[in-house]
Amino acid sequence: MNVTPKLDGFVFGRILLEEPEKCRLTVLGTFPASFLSQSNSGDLPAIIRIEKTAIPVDVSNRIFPDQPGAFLNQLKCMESTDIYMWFAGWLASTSMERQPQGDVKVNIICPATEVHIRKYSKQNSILVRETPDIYHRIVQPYISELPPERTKWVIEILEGRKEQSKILFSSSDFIILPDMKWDLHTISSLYLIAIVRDETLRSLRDLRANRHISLLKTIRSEALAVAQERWGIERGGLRMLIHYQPSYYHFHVHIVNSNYEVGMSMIVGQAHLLEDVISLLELDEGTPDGPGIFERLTLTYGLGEQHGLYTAMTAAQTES
Ligand code: M7G
Repeated sequence: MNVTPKLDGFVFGRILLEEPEKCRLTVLGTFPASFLSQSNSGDLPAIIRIEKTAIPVDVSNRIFPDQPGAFLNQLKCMESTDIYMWFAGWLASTSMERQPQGDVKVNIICPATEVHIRKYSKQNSILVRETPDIYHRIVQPYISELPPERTKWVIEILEGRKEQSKILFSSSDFIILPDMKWDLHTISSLYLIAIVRDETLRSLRDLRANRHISLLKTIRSEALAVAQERWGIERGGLRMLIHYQPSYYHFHVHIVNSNYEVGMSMIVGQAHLLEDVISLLELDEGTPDGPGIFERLTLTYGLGEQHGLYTAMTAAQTES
């Protein structure tokens, strides 16, 4: 992907989501095809999500600097994969040295798919119950029909084509690297991700005691070792989570500073503590072959009305 250091050519369309409490704004617009060095004509839909990075304590005496008229004075590409790019942005050229993590973080998805536009749009959620039967009839077919492009970014990383300089741990089973949500500087908002190499492991529902307890325990211990070595974070200083439903059905674990609470990422129902998942799997240890605990559980979670499963899942609720 050709990464531009500027947002030249972006045409604003509409605001998808305003989250002032999170210092975040998500807009939809277009870039000309030349943004991706494509020769075909026509505009490409693009989501731009701008969010403020955490304010370091040492700026408290200069929290309101004089700012020039331009909102973003400088942009530095942090990384890019597939259709995703993320930047550190500075409001004034002088702040680049003062605040190496940037005044803001800018995430771009381009070309954005309809699924992305729906994911980032304002929407109401309802709680749904997913019984094992509903999983087999509705969710499993939905997951298996997802286009492989959805997780192309994961493959690019696992195959060594992207973000290689950021890898913190790598083995034949999984890798650990910074999540694109993290600004790479602010330890209080530390956010890493462990991605397993096994593509057949799509979600929490696929975990089995005989195959995955040791994998999950190793992820836990290696994440702690990395966080301790690099940032001096002690045992108990990390919250490790698995999302259900995730956005990307290639199994991964979110590794977050325990003191950092990022709304949707940690909402009850969607976020499952790695510790609890290991403990549940251990209940199955030594039992004869049969459906695993994550095949037997009913899971309850919030589903946004723009989610691809919303219609089928709401209909299934009235049946059960
Ligand atoms: P999820 O639980 O599938 O969905 O987590 P969520 O986005 O609704 O939480 C996927 C995680 O992967 C999120 O924490 C994303 O920030 C992170 N992520 C997504 N992409 C496209 C990338 C990427 O290209 N690089 C890295 N390092 N992280 C990513």
